[in-house]
Amino acid sequence: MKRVITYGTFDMLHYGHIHLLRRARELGDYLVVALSTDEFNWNEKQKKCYFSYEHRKLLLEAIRYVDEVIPEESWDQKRTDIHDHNIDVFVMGDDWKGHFDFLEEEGAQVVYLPRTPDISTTQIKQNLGK
Ligand code: C2G
Repeated sequence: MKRVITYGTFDMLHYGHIHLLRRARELGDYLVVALSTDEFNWNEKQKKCYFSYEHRKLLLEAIRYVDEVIPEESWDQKRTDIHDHNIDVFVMGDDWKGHFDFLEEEGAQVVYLPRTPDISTTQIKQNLGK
C-alpha cells in the first residue's frame, strides 16, 4: 500500500483544494492530510481561519480522496510524520516548490503539483467583501 501525505489549512474548502487532494490520492492508495490547527495557523502563518479546526477536519473527512486527517502543529513535524505514518510520497502544491525537498532524506518521494489557477481562500474572502 502506497501512502501519501499532504499538509495545509484547507479553510473555506474550494475546488482548488479538491483538485489537489484528488491528484495527491492518485499518487498512491491512501492519503493522509495533516491539517493546520487554529493555533499553528495563527502563530506560524498569521492566518485567521473562517472555519475552526474541527469544522475543517469534518469537511476534509467527507472527501472521498481523504483517508485520514491528523493535526499539523509545527513546521518541524514533517520528518517524524513520514516515519510515524509510513509515508511513501509527500505532496504539496507548487507554491511550495523546493521548500520540502529535504524530506527525500527520510525516504519519501517529494512531489509538487501545479496549483489550480484563479481560486484561493483569500480571493473568496475579498470577493465577498470580508
Ligand atoms: N492549492 C492548490 N490550488 C489552489 C489553492 C491551494 O493546489 N488554488 C493547494 C496548495 O498548494 C496546498 C493545498 O492546496 O498544497 C492547501 O492549501 P492551503 O490551505 O493554502 O495550505 P497552506 O497554507 O499553503 O499550508 O506545512 C505546509 C502548510 O501547512 C501549507
